[in-house]
Amino acid sequence: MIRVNVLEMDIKRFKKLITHDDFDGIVSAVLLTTINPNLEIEFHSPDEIRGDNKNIKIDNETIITDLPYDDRCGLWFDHHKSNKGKGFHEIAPSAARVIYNTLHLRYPELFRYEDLVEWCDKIDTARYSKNDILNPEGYVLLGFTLSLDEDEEESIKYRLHVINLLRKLTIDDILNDKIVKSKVNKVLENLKHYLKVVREKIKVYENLFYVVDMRGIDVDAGIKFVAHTLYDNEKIGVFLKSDGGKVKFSISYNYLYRETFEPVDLSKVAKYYGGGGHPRAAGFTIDKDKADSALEEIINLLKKVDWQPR
Ligand SMILES: [Mn+2]
Repeated sequence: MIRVNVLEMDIKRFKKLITHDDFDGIVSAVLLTTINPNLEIEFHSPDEIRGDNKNIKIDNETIITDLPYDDRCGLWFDHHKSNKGKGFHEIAPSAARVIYNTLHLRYPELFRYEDLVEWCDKIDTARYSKNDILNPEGYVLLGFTLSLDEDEEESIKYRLHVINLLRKLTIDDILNDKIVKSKVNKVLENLKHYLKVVREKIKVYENLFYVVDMRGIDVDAGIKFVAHTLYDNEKIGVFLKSDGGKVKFSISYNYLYRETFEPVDLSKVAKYYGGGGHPRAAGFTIDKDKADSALEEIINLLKKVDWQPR
């Protein structure tokens, strides 16, 4: 890895920020736009950067955060084990943490986000308690509003709105914002609904893992946490969801499985299918007609995992 000299680095020279559309991507944007308010923000998923991305405009004046590396960019911050590139890459709980650690001495205006970055670490690594899921509040609740499935235009508008709020207001005031409030209500409605859906759609491989096949059903990422909460003896959850002509797989350790022993690195499993992520949470997108065989392979792999720590 080639290290850029932090003291010579000028965040203000950049024009564009490409960031992940999750909470970590948004907090990353809060930090960088506090230093450089003129950054134009663009949201992408890891798959969009990893795949054929020639139509995404990236150049030397572009910063990429919390996403795979693209060698056209001028600066890169990331914390995903499966991603490699030139820039600031650490195995940290969040990309926002990497940005904060790298830049807060050069740009002391970041100090006021210490708390926010702490919460971002917790949210990006899903260090939730059962109560965080079933009775979410504060930053955790705000984080869940970003998992709502919405059309692209609405989703971008909302994310830019949240970035603005996080730069100016306390979390209590943010949750009282009219737009945020309406999203919060939706999150809480979904939660009730998912408690039912999960029980209908889950296949449990006792004490090992479970599969929640949501192909053809309209749900958002919140369903994963509900499933983990209800099936806390199982260590890994596999989730399938339709995504246009494709199927999105997410595989994650149950956030209630707190052992440091990880017999299977899920980022490697995802990478095998063209995706990526973290050892404890990863994902990939695959053609519809290949999903069944991928699922079967993953089930067979997970059945063979040796859960005895050595
Ligand atoms: Mn992240």
